[in-house]
Amino acid sequence: MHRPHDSHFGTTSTSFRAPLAGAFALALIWAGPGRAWTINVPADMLTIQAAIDTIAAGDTVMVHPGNYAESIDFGGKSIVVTGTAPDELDTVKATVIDAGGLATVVSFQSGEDEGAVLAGLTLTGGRGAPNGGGVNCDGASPTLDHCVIIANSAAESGGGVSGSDASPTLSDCIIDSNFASTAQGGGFSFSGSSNPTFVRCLIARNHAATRGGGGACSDGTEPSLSNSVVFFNTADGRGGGLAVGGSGAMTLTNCAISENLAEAGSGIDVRALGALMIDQVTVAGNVANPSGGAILLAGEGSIGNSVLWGNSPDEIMLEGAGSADVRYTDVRGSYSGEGNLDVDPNFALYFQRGYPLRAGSPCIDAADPAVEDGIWDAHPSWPAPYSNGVRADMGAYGGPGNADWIGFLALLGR
Ligand SMILES: [Ca+2]
Repeated sequence: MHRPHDSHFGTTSTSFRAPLAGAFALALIWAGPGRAWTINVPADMLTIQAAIDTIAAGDTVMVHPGNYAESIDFGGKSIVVTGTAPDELDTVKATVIDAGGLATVVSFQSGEDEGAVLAGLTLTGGRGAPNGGGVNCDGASPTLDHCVIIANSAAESGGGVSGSDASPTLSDCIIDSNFASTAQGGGFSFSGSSNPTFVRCLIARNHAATRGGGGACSDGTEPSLSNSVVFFNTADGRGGGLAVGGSGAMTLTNCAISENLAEAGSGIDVRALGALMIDQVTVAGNVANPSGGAILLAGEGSIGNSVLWGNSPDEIMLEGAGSADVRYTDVRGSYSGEGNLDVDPNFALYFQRGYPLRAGSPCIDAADPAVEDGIWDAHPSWPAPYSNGVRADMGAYGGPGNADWIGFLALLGR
């Protein structure tokens, strides 16, 4: 069940570029004693790696739009490697590092911390051997911001991103159409002692040969996702969207999990001894075939202030010693617990936009009464026609984190 990669942008030039001799170019841009350096690629140096090799902590590599046929390694440096306009998606998609199917696109394997920053770049054509086609973090915890990680693959796990003993932070990133050839985590996969953080990320159209189309975490890892959308991912095994391994734990806040496909646990699969904590999450339109469970729990699940509706064939499936504590959540077919509903949430079916509630939805102002929305109809950012009180709404767009969607949802569907 391999979903072909989408080609959202051209990768027209694949020529390798040789680095300039550095001294002459650097003399032009050195700002003086104690000041940070910025190297412009390709104006000052022709390859990103040559620029990285030249600079030191605190310096910046500024990558201008173009197609760079290389793979890069931060080499343990706390530096910034950035496109020219990380906030502009069209510029990010026009600033491409293409590894040509030869290697991982960007490697962090020398203890990099959050001071190692990759921003505003598109990473494609990566091939992880065995893991991490787009990005591989081995004992490193860098920062990725406004990157597009698209059409990469791994021989084993983590087609888009992988990590071992790694706790990177990814914010405003798109992880799209990546592929784990023989194992798990089409979008991302982590192992060892890893606590990766995903904020405002879109994880879409990834595929895994075994489990966790969007992402899988193996034993001991504890990823957290907030204000993120996980949709259209597929797994040949369990966990179409996300998967949690034994002794692992995953925390989801203000996320939408939709239209993922797997043989069971189509949205999220939690193995025995694993734990899932979700709050303000919408799970809808996922399809498990042949068995069930948009959320399949062989471990523990804590589900609050959420909407589980319209998944096929059912919403929550328990297996073995699995358990679910469900509160203030709208569950199709009903589920016992304080404040739960079983009523059509009246979704607005914006394609690829994560099932927001339509005006008048019974899930508005129906979450835990002790919880307030970050923004509601008294806030200048709230669209005037939609009546919505301060009490939190159920689902991905309610609760204290609902304001953090502003500016991100516009990216979806592009
Ligand atoms: Ca409300």
